[in-house]
Amino acid sequence: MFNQIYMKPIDLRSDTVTKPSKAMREAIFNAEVGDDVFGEDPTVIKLQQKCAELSGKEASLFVTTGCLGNQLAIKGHTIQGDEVICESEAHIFHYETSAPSVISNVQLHTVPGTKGEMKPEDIKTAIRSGEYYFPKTRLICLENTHNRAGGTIQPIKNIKEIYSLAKENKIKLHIDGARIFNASVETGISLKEYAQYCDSISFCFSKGLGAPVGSILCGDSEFITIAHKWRKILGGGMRQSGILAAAALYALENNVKRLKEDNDNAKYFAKEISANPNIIIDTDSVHTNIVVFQIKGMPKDTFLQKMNEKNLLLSSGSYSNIRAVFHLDVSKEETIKAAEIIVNGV
Ligand code: TLP
Repeated sequence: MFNQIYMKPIDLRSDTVTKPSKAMREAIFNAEVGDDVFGEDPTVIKLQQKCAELSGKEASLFVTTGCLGNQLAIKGHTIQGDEVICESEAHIFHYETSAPSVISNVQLHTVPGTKGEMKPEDIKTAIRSGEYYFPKTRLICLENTHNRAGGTIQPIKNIKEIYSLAKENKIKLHIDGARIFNASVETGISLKEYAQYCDSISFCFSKGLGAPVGSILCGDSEFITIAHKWRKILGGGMRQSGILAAAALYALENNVKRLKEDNDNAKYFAKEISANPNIIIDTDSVHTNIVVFQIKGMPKDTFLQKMNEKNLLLSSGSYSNIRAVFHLDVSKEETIKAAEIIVNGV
C-alpha cells in the first residue's frame, strides 16, 4: 500500500502530461518579455519568426492550444455555411467540442481513411459540386501524425496528391500537425517539406516537446493576420507570453531529435505486449509514440483500473482501444516495466 501511494506512476495516458525540465524552467526564468497584445514581446516575436522559417511559411502565430490552432485555421479559411472535409477519426471531429460549428458556422464532412489516410478519390467524391443547395467545400484538414489511428504517419505522397486535388478545386488544405515532429524524426522529412503541401499547419509544444503550454499556427501573412484577429476575439490574446514562448523555443532547440527515443520505446513496448495472446495489436501500425491495442476477456474499464492499481496509467482510446503514449518523462526502463505489467496482467 505504501509503495502504491508513493511510487511514481508510469504515466502513459498522453504526451501532454510531460513536465518542464529544470533547463526549460531556467529558459522560462530568463525570458525577456513585453506586452504581446502591443506586439512587443521579443521572445514571442523570436518564436513566431523561427516557426515561420522552420515551416517555410510567411508567418506564424503563437496560440494557447492545439485546438485553438486548428479552430483559427478553420475560421481563417472558411466562411459561414461552408463545408470542411476531414478524416472520420480526426481530432477536429472528435475532440474539439464541435467548435467548427460554433466558431466558424461550418459543417464537417468526414471521409473514412485507413490508418488515418484518406484516399484522394474518396475526397474527390466528397467535394461538393456547384448546385446551390450544396454547401461549398472550402477546406480539407489532414492530421499528421494521426492520433486515433495510433500515431500513424501520413505518407508525404498522399499529402501531396491531396494538396494537388485541393488546388485544382480551389480548396485550402490545413494540417493538424500536433505531433508532426514525431513523424519528422522517423521519416527524415522536415517540417518544411511536409508544409510545402498545405496552406496552413499547426503543431504543439505542449506534447512530446515537453513545454507546459502552447502551439503554433503557420501560414501566409494574410491568413495569419485573420487568425490574429480571431485569437483576440476568442480571448486568446496574451500579454507577457514570452514566458511561455521561451519554453517553446527551448523545446524546439533541445527536444525535437529525442522524440525518436519515444517512437522507439513505443515500438519496443508494442512488440513486447504482442507476445501475450490476449492482446490484440497491429505492431506494423506503430509508426511513432502512440500505441493502441485491445484486450480479450476483460472490459476495457476493468483493465484500465487494474493497471492503475499497479501504478501504470493508460488512457481510453477510440472505441474498444486502449492507448499508451510515450514521451520524455518515460525512460526505457519504465517502458520495459510497463510492458511487463501488461503482459503479466492479462
Ligand atoms: N490530443 C489529446 C486529447 O485531446 C485527445 C491527447 O491526449 O492526445 N490535434 C491532435 C492530433 C491532438 O492529439 C490534440 C490533443 C490536439 C490537436 C489538441 O491539442 P490541445 O490539447 O493542446 O488543444
